[in-house]
Amino acid sequence: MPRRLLPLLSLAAASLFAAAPQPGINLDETKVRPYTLPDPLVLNSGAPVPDAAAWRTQRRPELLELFAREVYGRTPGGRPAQMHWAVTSDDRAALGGKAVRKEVTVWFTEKKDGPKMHLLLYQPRGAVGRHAPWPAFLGLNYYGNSCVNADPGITLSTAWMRTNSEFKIVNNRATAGTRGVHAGRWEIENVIARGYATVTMYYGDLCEDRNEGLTKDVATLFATGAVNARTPDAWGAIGIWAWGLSRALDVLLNDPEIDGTRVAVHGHSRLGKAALWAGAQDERFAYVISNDSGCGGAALSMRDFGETVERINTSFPFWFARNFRAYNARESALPVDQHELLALVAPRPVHVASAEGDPWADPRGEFLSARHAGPVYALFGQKGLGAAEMPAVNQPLFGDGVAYHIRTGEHDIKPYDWAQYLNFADKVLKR
Ligand code: GTR
Repeated sequence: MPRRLLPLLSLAAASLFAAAPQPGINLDETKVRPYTLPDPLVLNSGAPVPDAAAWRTQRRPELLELFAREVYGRTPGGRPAQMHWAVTSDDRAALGGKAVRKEVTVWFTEKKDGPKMHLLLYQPRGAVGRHAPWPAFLGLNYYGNSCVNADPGITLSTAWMRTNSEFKIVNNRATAGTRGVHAGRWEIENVIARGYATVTMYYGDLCEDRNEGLTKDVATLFATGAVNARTPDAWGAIGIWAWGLSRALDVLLNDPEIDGTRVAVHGHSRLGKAALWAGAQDERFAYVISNDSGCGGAALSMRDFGETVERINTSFPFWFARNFRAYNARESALPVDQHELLALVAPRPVHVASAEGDPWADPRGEFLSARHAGPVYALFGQKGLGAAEMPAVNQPLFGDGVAYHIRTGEHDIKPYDWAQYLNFADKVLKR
């Protein structure tokens, strides 16, 4: 297949990270093998993409098709005709009077005992010289809505979750001790004080994070099959989580207190992969944020550093399409790489964040991906990241359409990350 290729040399910088060796996993920058990224601006036919119109009508659909077929699996449908929702609680003086807290249950079929998800929304109450309808951050959470804040008014999830003594998940269920365990990852008071709403739901409402998830909950709406019995291009958990983010946006677009045209979708790690896939497919998301999403997220797959395609497909056989397994130890055969996923967000802003102590997610590969999305932003008259070199730690790079930062510390969402997302949001979502 003739196509123009972008040669990239491996960077001979000394390894940034010291980590215990693992078979098949490279964590030494000096050992990264040379690789050649596919050019987002060349059609499958080999013809160049001359302008934004050709990108939109030809190349963007081609790339969406390739990511669906070869990586994440196909999204089998949009909003179900019978989907409906109801506000189940509404506290106008939550968080010490600073916020409005709403809970909304969304049923995907007419049946109340069928697949459903529970949204938690906080929006500012008065304050900050901004006003409703509020721009919003939307993201999935790991341990049920009550993990995002100690607010006792949040309904405790009754859904299955992986038992975890640190977070007081007992017998696969959240407990009172789970309240607020991830408050530091959500910074709700800070987000509200900055004039944004924040919206979340438990990812396990959509698809449990295990093989069985593919035959329960949302998966039953489309009957796409069990982990190893799916058609090779059927979706996996990441596709289902991304679908759920779009369904939450459907609801927000109908909430008069939220500005559905200014919703940022964000996620950390596996949920960052889901946020990117949601933002790539659904152009209604106004700003797309990847926090330490790594392999299958923002990091380049062809750059062999950190987690590999083989490793992720082995550890999590239900996350991606079965077709993705064909690229185990064959990343160079992929018809796409993750810079093209970021490019699918263009011309909407995309923000990629890494952590210095997170070599598994390949911070440099995440940076390079953000950088190489640039030519697509250029088609829309935007400069992209505007820097060829990776910025220093804690020196955020806010480009034109593309932002990147790497902070000190480990694989996590820290107040520093939120500070960058809010600052960039102030630029790109402000009215
Ligand atoms: C790891 C996985 C990563 C990332 C991470 C997470 O085990 O290898 O790709 O998704 O989990 O979600 O925290």
